[in-house]
Amino acid sequence: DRDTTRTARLLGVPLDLGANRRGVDMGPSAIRYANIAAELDAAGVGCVDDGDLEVPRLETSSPVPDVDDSEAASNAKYLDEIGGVTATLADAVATTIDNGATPLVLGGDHAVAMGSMFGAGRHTDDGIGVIWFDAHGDYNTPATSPSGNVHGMPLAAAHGRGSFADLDWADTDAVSEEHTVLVGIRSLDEEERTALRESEATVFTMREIDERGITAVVEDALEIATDGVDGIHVSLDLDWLDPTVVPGVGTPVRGGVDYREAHAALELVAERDREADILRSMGVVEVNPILDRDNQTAEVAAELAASAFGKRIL
Ligand code: B3U
Ligand code: MN
Ligand code: MN
Repeated sequence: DRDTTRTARLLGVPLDLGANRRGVDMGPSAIRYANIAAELDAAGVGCVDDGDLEVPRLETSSPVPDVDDSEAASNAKYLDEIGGVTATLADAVATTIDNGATPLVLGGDHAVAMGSMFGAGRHTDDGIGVIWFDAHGDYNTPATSPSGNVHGMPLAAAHGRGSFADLDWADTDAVSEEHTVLVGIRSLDEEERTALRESEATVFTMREIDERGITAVVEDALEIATDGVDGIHVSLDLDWLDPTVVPGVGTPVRGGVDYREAHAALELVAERDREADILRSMGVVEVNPILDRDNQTAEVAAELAASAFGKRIL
């Protein structure tokens, strides 16, 4: 019963260069196999599948940049390759939005969110807001990251932190820092924590969810993220949920939201979208079929995307 003019366009980005475990490159296939098209149909939106973006394979890539362009010398692994994917994805996402549809990007590791956000923020006056559902802050920079994995950095990149400010593919105007809200956070590295505290972003940790409940927290998140910008990007890292619900993620952290809290949250996104047309794009990332059991995590990913696009029980 949603506005029938909305079309979701699926775009798979089988990137695993940003993660520490192999297997997230199979995420897009697993989510499609979990019937995301039928789920979106049940949400009352049209669904077009644009297939997968071509992405460099780990076997034929080099974790360190060429010596001559290593000015941004860092321990951020595969940053050159990931930058290339980011630029291509940003173009695809921007074009999809220009054509009046809503991109639903299937990861892939969370580094793909850079391309989604840069694309979604293009051609906006004030940039976009972001709601980041994740166990992690993803606020490291190449200089602070203890792992060197770029999937722990995309939000810092969007805010132009550290050496990201110097990279030509990093669009630091796409996302408004003060309209960035992280929800469900429970694992931060030391320097990442300091950077987040000093940022203009709002962080709702699991503690706030425990104290106030998921609906109150997400209502606030929507209020902050949407107020005065041209819509939002919703980024759903499956490790946001408790590992008992989603075994197929590379960096599980105990104490996440449960199945029903997750649906309640994304249903609130849809509700706000029905009222005010806020959803510019969405990403579903970090599904790792190798670590999953019976494609459970991919199924949850498909269902949650449908909730965000307006699927209702009654
Ligand atoms: N903060 C750690 C761990 C991590 C972040 N995101 C994921 N894992 N998926 C890091 O490597 O930056
Ligand atoms: Mn993440
Ligand atoms: Mn995470």
